[in-house]
Amino acid sequence: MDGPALSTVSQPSVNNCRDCRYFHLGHYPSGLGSQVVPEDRRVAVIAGGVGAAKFLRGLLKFYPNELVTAVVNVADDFHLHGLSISPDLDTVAYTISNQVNPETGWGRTGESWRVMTELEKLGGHTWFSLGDLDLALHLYRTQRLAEGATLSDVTREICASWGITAKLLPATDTKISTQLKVRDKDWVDFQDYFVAQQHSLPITDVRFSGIESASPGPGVIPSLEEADIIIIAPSNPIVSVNPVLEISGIRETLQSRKETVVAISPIVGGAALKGPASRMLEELGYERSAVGVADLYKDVAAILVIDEVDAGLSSRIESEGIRTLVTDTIMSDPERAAHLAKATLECLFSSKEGPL
Ligand code: FO1
Repeated sequence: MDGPALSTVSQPSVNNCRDCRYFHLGHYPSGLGSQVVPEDRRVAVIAGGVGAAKFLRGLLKFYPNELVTAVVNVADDFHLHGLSISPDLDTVAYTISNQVNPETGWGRTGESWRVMTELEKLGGHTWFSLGDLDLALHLYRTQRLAEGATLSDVTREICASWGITAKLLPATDTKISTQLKVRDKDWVDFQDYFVAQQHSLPITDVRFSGIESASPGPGVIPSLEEADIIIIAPSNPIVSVNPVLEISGIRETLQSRKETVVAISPIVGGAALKGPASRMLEELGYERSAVGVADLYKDVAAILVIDEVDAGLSSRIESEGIRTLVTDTIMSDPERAAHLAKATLECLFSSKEGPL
């Protein structure tokens, strides 16, 4: 099988790779193509939940895990039943350690629901489904935070116990919370909007409370400064990526390294593969397409990866000053996610304008 088509980005060339080792055909899962990517470069990924988790699982299938750092959104984090819940960190960690529920994309595979069933009988809060196995993680995190550990410490401990060798960094250890202004109504908390209301309410604004005083988590800025490639995963640009970029120093770091940054559009054919991203774009005044995504990323990314069905948008996006790579972006299984990750790495390694 041929590798993904590199459309408007120049074809891969080994000439612009410095002294390096390469990934050849045999190092990739079958069918990943024969183009070459150095295997000694550090990769940082700005990540939200399900889309980012699938992308990371694809990347980690073939790329040296210890060279990959994910900087993960924590503005969805909240408290329920007295527990500290970090949905995006958990979704990423469960997915890359092959423990995720494949049907939902979040929570654990092989889960049981005895606690929720009992809680329902008592009339407790069951709108946010926490399985028995998942609850163990929340108990652990809550206890460690109460003992004075930071979210970064706890995340490192969880990763170590699950054998995750890629680095997972909370974007910040400071408490930040996404809130959405509902049209003609008040502000609502993110999980209330997203889960309790099934993201059905029209919104007119988004804010990240606490972000003004939030500093990047330990290792976040160094990992972005030292990365040879920074990838913005196919996550919701407004409520997953933006709360990471808005933390002091992160957007500026990406802007100063723009030629190393490639973003992947989570919008395909005008719709988000999961969640309300495309509707949110429209409600907040952006075009409901990859063009709207380009608008949000043109100051931080040199290249936007868009799906084949959106090839016709390429020239409009490029006229905004962001180059495009057209490829298959649907991550319906880990093999396809690995193809996308490989195409994403290659487009920077092969880009004439790129630094590599
Ligand atoms: N999403 C839902 O739509 N319904 C749920 O009941 C739900 C429970 C849940 C539990 C743990 C967890 O880590 C994630 C969970 N999610 C649930 C997903 C989640 O809250 C959202 O997808 C993200 O916050 C958006 O990135």
